[in-house]
Amino acid sequence: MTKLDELAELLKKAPDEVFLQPHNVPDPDAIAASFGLQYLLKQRGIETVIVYENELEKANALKMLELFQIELTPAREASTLGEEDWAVLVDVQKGNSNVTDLATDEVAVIDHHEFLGDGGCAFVDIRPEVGACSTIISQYFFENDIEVPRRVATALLYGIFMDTDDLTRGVSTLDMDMFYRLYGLSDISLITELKGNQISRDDLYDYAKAFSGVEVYGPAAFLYLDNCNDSLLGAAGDIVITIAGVDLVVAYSPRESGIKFSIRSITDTYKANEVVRYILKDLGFGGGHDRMAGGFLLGQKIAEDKSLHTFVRYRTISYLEKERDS
Ligand SMILES: [Mn+2]
Repeated sequence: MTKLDELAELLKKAPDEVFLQPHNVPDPDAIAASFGLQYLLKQRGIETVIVYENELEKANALKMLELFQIELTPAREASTLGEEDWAVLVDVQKGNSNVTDLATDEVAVIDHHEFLGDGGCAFVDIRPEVGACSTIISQYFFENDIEVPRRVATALLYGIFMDTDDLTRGVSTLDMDMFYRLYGLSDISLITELKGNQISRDDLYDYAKAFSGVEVYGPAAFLYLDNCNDSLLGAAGDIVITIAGVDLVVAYSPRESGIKFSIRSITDTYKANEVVRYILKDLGFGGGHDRMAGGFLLGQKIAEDKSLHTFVRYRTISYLEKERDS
């Protein structure tokens, strides 16, 4: 019995509708994985609706919907969604800060982030060693001998591209295997088109402002963006990490209820998930992978007479010195 068999068996018992829920503000990997899973479940006679919270922020995510004819429904518009429905979490787990707990009963989870426990789900496939959730879904296709339609293959390939930063970040053998198999089935011209739609004109202004304020302290770079969305914060960090000599990026941005953090590392000396936990100790929460992590500093935790920027630098530099001396 394959993972897909198991999941289909479970979902056939659903009392009413089945929803697929990627993390809030779904990124290309979350969108592709949900789309692929929707197709797979349909082959097993299970109809699903993909629901999400918040907005699709980035130009490439919106472009994906158009190019691959993917249907995503904002949760507020899913009028039939209720307590009697089941949900499969995709590219996220219960308890993550970036997923809204909808009225549905979450019965299954497929994810590649740090394992947080099964969250009471009957079906759990969480593989932190894998670079993209799209990789896990691709494997479901191949191990069940289900043909991958061109647009699904292309979407999954793009999901792997994006989450592994063009196969340079957190890549496992399985990612490479799936990438290779999908490549021959994909329409590469669509990938090229998506690459040409990565940011919007508005983003450019925010990037320019943010980059002009980047500060470098040894291997670490600090990037502050006021008023920006989560995906832009991460994407800006991806660019700053390419600065020669910089191995660690601490990017942060204010939100209504606190400060959002996004960390990038390209060295084993400083692990992104450790860095974010160190910075936010007693003040918030954070987690993720060795190479990329995120977190949240809860509002009101820093006294008004203390500068946020000084605090972030102080904690980061303390971490660097602690690691250097250990
Ligand atoms: Mn992902």
